[in-house]
Amino acid sequence: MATERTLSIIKPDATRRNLTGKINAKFEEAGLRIIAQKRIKLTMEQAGKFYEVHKDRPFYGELCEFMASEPVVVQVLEGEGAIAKNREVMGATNPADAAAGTIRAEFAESVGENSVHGSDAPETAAQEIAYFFSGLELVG
Ligand code: IDP
Repeated sequence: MATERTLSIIKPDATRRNLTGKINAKFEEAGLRIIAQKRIKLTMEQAGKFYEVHKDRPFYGELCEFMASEPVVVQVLEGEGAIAKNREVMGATNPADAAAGTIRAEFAESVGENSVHGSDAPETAAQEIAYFFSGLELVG
């Protein structure tokens, strides 16, 4: 399997509860390397653009407000099959459906406030990484 890069976001519900280190440990234990990371506070406009693909979904407004409510940690994870591996470590969108031991099973508060985001395909990973990071910030 090829080495890939994926965009991860530790969401406001998790930064608020000081869970960044525990979540990063899950990534590292799974063989994912954090090759870039920064803590930022998104504006509503930045959150809205990032989640534009969901703009017609009923939860779009709520999602953008949540993502802009408190700081997030944006990061790039690298590893063998990193996109799928990260999705596996994250667990299902709804924590009630997430497998035991996954980040969302252990930490997520609800389907909306679910602690982490992870890119879902190579094309979206490339777009999402470029949204937050310049090439110079990626140190593999
Ligand atoms: P994913 O984050 O597991 O890829 P998506 O379906 O792409 O899930 O949804 C993006 C984000 O939108 C979710 O992580 C969650 O924060 C939010 N979301 C998804 N479904 C709902 C919902 O039914 N109510 C509220 N928020 C939702």
